[in-house]
Amino acid sequence: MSLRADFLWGGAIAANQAEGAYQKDGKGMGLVDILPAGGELRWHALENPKQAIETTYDHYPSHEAIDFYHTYKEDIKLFAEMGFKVFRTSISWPRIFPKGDELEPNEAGLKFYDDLFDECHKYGIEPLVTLNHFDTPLYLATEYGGWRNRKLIEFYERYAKVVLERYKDKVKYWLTFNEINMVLHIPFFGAGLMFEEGENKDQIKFQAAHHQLVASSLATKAAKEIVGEDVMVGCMLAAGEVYPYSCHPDDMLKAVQENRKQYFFIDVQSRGEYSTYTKRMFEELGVEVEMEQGDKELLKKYPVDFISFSYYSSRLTVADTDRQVEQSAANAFESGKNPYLEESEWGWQIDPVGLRVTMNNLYDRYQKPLFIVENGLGAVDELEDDTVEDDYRIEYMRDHLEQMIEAVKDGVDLLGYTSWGCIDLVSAGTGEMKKRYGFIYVDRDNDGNGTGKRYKKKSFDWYKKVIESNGKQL
Ligand code: P53
Repeated sequence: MSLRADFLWGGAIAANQAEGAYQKDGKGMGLVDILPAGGELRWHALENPKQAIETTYDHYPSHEAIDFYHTYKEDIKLFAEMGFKVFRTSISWPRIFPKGDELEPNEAGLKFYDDLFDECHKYGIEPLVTLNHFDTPLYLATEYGGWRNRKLIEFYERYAKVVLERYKDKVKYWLTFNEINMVLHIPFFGAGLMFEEGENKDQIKFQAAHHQLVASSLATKAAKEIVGEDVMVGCMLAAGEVYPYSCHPDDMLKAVQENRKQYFFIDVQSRGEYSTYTKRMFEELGVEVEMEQGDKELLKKYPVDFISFSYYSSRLTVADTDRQVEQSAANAFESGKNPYLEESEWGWQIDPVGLRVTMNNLYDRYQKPLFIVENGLGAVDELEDDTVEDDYRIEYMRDHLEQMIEAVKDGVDLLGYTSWGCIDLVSAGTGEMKKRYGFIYVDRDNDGNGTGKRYKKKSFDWYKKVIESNGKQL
């Protein structure tokens, strides 16, 4: 068994990390537009968004980003040169509904994505579009409390219907929410949540999650009705199997429980219902999810067609004992340090076999096609003689693609693979430009200086051959 003949090879970006033009043509502020650059500063802001909103920072990396809003034609041309079959990007919600609660969309924003998708089709590239990738309109967070407020469902549904109607002949693959489990880890990014002193955060996070899950089903329903039955709607999980620290039974049990905190979302989106374990999980967290009549039926009736996910690393958990386990430096997901794994320059553990494990478990659980929509290595690149010798990136990707193919041989049905940040862009977690993922180097630094010029890295030609040979030539 090998990859499908129509395997969708490509790359992925997100509007908020690439487009820039943050106020152009009527765009409103998104969550990300108030965030500064730089590891600690950024992380502090993500954890204290109220304070961040009131602070004036020297530099906001999303405001210009890599200026994809203006460069998309030359960038897509480069993607086509690599042979991309698919290009994953997101629609910026605040470009379409600047504040989020308007009744009428912003035509200039809609027009931009018309042009962008047309440009993809010019080269036979299929767009794969995320409706909400960390950029809920800021106004919905400050005025409505973000996704804790059930009203967000209505605003999101209106937005989804508008873009589905507009692009129904141009886009076949849709993702409802990027990394839907992010609400538990970076609640501001995931759901525009800001907390008051003394609130039960778990309560608010899971309530917000319920609203997103309902919204996701409503978008799926709308997609079926507007685009047609053969539209492909997917969920999107920040995946990565949680390993037990040891073979101690308590560690194993803890790993099962931690994994369920990810699966919880996909259980609802794919199977159409809250799994039986959620009852006890919520009780222990003091969570009572408020549902309205019709929610359960809707979730059941409109599950997703495929399961997409990002994979950067496996994770590690240890049961409550006196054992001291060193923690990994990666900040979004708490994880112990796995002594068998190496780390990236940003402390993300590198585990290609973990991708095979994750794929097998996801497929066993849901029996629906999978799509890897993010994977890659964030690294410091040195531009020399107009190129970057990024053998480390080639090695990282080769190792992961090998394991991906093993998983397909194991019997997993896989639709495609889009590497993260196929062109360098702003890091979500740190706001840095320096943390680069691309096959294409963008001359812009952490402070926003640089010409913005594009250069092909060594991995550019490598990936081109991978695609040409449908994964045979790694
Ligand atoms: P960066 C961690 C922190 C923030 C976003 O991350 C994350 C993760 C890891 O899962 O998720 C995705 O840019 C996300 C992308 C992001 C990518 O990981 O912090 O969907 O937007 O850029 C990589 O290195």
